[in-house]
Amino acid sequence: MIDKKSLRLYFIMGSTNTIEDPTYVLQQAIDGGITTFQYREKGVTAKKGFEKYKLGIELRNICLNNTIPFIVNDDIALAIKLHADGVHIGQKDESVVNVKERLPNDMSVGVSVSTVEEAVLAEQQGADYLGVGPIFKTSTKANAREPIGVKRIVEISKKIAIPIVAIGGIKRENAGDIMEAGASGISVISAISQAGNYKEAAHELEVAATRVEINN
Ligand code: 3NM
Repeated sequence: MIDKKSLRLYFIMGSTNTIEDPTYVLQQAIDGGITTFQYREKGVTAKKGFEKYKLGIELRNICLNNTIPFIVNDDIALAIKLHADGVHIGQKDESVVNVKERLPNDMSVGVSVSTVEEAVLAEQQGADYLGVGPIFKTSTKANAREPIGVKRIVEISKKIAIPIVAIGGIKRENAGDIMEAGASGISVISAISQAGNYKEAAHELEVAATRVEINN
């Protein structure tokens, strides 16, 4: 199961998030210090079927070689096929209970939430960790909800026991505030995948998220 420490710097990427070879970007991000990777293949030009699976195998193998947990976004069948460490689902996807039933016991389930009510429900249904967001404005996710702000992390973390990873518009400059608010980690797409130097960007985020000595 995914542990709190692995959530510290949670990098998400699919082929549409980068102009470079995603396998190169992932390896650089790992070298820079990411602690978990999520394969999220979204957008009009996203890979489908065998192509999606093929890139998934490559990214999965990089994570295995570097002992970095590998999570698949939304696609439960693909997660099982790739022997992923977990699946991440949104509010519009299948219920947590159903997803848990379909997965081997050792696979984690993460759930995206924006409100305290969603967070409490996801925990009750068996979620292993929560993605809380969007904290700030993000242009990476189509149809993202309105930003909820750092305060929501405080509110949610008071009500639940499972770890929280914050998402949406997170950068080096605001990472410390997020950790102070009670998150176990920060989750980013563009702050690494759109950076000039992926390794350096990951390293700076890792330092920013670790600077605050926390027990979250
Ligand atoms: N989920 P960036 S926001 C994938 O709020 C995703 O659940 C969100 O990208 C949520 O780090 C988001 O570039 C996009 O802002 C995060």
